[in-house]
Amino acid sequence: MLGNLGKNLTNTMKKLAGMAIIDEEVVKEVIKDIQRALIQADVNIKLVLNLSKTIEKRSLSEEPPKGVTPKEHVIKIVYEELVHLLGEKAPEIEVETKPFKILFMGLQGSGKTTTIGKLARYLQRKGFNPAIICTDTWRPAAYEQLRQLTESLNVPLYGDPDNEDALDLAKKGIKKFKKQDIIIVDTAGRHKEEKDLLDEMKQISVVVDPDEVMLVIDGTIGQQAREQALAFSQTTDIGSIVITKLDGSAKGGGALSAVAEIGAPIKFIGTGERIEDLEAFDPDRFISRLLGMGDIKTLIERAEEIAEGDEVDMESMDAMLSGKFTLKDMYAQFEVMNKMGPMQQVLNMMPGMGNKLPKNASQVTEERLNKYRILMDSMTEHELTHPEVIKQSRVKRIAKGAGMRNEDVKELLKYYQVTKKAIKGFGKRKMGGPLGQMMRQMMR
Ligand SMILES: Nc1nc2c(ncn2[C@@H]2O[C@H](COP(=O)(O)OP(=O)(O)O)[C@@H](O)[C@H]2O)c(=O)[nH]1
Ligand SMILES: [Mg+2]
Repeated sequence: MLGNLGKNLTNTMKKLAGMAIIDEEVVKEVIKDIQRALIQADVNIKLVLNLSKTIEKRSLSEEPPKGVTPKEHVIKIVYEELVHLLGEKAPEIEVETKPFKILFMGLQGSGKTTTIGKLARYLQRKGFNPAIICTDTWRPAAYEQLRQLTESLNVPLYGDPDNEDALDLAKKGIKKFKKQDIIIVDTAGRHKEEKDLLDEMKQISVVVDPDEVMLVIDGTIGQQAREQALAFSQTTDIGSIVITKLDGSAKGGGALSAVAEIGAPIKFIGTGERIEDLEAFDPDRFISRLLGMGDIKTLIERAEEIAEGDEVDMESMDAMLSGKFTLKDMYAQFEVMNKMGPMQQVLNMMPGMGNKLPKNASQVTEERLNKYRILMDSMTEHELTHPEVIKQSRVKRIAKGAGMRNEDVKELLKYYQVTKKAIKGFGKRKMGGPLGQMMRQMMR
């Protein structure tokens, strides 16, 4: 994803990790590498310069917290500032009123219709019943494209290829679907003149009265995304943004960072043409992955807490290790461990850990990670952070959403339970040492 940006930044971080000492010269060199990588990805030069200044200033002036080496501290600063570049994490879709209406906007070809199909699937997996309205009267094939998409998903669709009045279509569709819990409205992205398009969007948003307007922007246009987003935001309140085509787009970094400034968060990213190629966007996780470092933020935070282990009493340590360990944490750890090499090897480094995990833990393969990812994608945020609420009916829904068996969900939950227990026990056994070591190891 994102062309060479990930590779270049990862190399920079590796180089930084390999440095014997951290001084002004090293910091400047690292910043130069980062600048080169970001500019290549079409990140706006002003943003790059601001970021460089902040990294330099923080790296040279901030005192690393106790137990964190200067090198780890600079890594953390670079990471935090890159995350900052991408803006805030968008809140999840909350269906407070029914039907919850989502209006899609964006230029023709940006990926609206494709994204709507992906989103419908995504929402279905979370247990919702979305319906779709087609108001694109410009492309003759628009209705047909949606008809095929929705048929395979079993999602109700309203549209009429013979009706050329987009507003009328929107009105009728909303009336028809008033019992549905979510309505997604697809629009045309094209007019003879840009002004006409924006006018129509304004009128449609009056008719639809959306709970959320989602703007779709093609990630391959790079930093021009900002201007486009601003033009649309003149017509109506943009609630969230989807950046598409980030698979293989060399300019994706530019698009992502450019819209972070307009005041609407990026909610999803499109990473391919298939129905499952939609990801909820989380700046933290995105940068961690881009840097090839697993869920680095969580790890850094924990390394810090653990570094302070001497001052932490047994009870609060235990609470941290057991209470905070959610399904999400588990997944993040799997990802990191996968990158570190064979799990067994990692476990062997830690006394007492090797035989505490389930027997096949060393085989947390790509394949299994993938399976777990798909299952977790079918869970709500609440289920991920409070797995104890997942009982029979939720198990069924999650399995169905993921296209798997109930047993697969149960396997994942069992695995989670055992891992949580092992980690809890491990925390009791030894406080500061090995776990802290493991965390630090992960960051290298
Ligand atoms: N590679 C890739 N192609 C995409 C993505 N999203 C959409 N597309 C493609 O972009 C083209 C235009 O998409 P469409 O949904 O019809 O755009 P619309 O005119 O805004 O409705 C289609 O060929 C899609 O397959 C994505 O995330 N990655
Ligand atoms: Mg379309």
